[in-house]
Amino acid sequence: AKEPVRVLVTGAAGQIGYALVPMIARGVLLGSDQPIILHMLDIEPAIESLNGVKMELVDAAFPLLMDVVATTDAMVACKGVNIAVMVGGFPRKEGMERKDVMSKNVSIYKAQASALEKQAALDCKVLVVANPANTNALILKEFAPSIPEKNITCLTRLDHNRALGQLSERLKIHVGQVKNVIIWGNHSSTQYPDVNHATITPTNSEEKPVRSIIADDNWLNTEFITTVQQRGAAIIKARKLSSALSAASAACDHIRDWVLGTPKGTWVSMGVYSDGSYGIQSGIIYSFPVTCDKGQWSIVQGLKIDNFSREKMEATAKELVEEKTLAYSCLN
Ligand code: NAX
Repeated sequence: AKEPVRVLVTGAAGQIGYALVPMIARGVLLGSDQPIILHMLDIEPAIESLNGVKMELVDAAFPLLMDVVATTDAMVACKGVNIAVMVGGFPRKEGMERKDVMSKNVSIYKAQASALEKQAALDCKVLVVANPANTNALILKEFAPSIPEKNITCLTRLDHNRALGQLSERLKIHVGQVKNVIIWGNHSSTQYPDVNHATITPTNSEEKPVRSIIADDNWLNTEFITTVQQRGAAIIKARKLSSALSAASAACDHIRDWVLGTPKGTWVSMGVYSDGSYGIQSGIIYSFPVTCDKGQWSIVQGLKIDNFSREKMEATAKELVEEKTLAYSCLN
């Protein structure tokens, strides 16, 4: 039997946590033959609820779940973890200044970076879900210098999956027949969902560019983009709560593809530390199209970028540079 993998979920008592931990314990994250030890971190006011989640994990009698650690101590939570899914953070409340929210999250991510730095396995892979996801991941990278920078990522897979979902609805085909959309940039409303390289594989036919099938350029260039960008707000309006099951599922997709690899000919979107690809400045965590193999991601190179895309890719990069400046001003 395989050695168990230690998976940390921070903010585990929250709503994404509640959807995510059973997925992990069922093998959605790393496959149905991979035993898991789940580490759950939350803060003092949530401890009762966190213990309740632990009780339910026991009650679910998951065959793959070897042990559960539930704690409010980051040093305990991070001990020996191989994978860290960072969902805990300080939410923006009505009337709060952007700077105040940033400041709270900067201090949380600075502290948790140090805990991971000291306690996590050397090759620990980190996924930041909590917003502002890209900038929280950047802070984590800065304060956990011994974790390789390629191991620190943020979640834009939910946006990626939403884009696939919109195309599948529009074309009335199964979502599995659509691939290779791209989310560029920030996990915020400036993100750029790009369909220029996306393809569909109709039943009994070969792969075709989405742009050759959807004649309505206007829909692709306007409503499609804003629908994906605003989908989070639409979910809040409908559910009176933000996306949770789709976010949890996307987090599992992100880690699974990273560790086990992307299918041949398919790429996914991940927020990663920019190496200057596509002229995006280094020093920010930016969402790119990536393929994964043997536990390593690489940015898909050589895609043709038109002026429409270029402008949008730069606008979202600019927002990330501004967020970085704001985050750094909170450090002092
Ligand atoms: P909840 O408020 O339900 O849960 C957050 C949990 O984090 C709470 O239990 C809270 O006690 C805990 N927490 C707060 N500070 C902590 C700390 N210092 N250490 C450990 N735990 C801490 O929010 P939920 O709906 O679960 O969303 C979690 C985060 O995901 C939010 O920041 C949200 O904005 C972000 N999202 C990111 C998405 C993405 O695609 N990147 C999509 C979904 C989601 O909106």
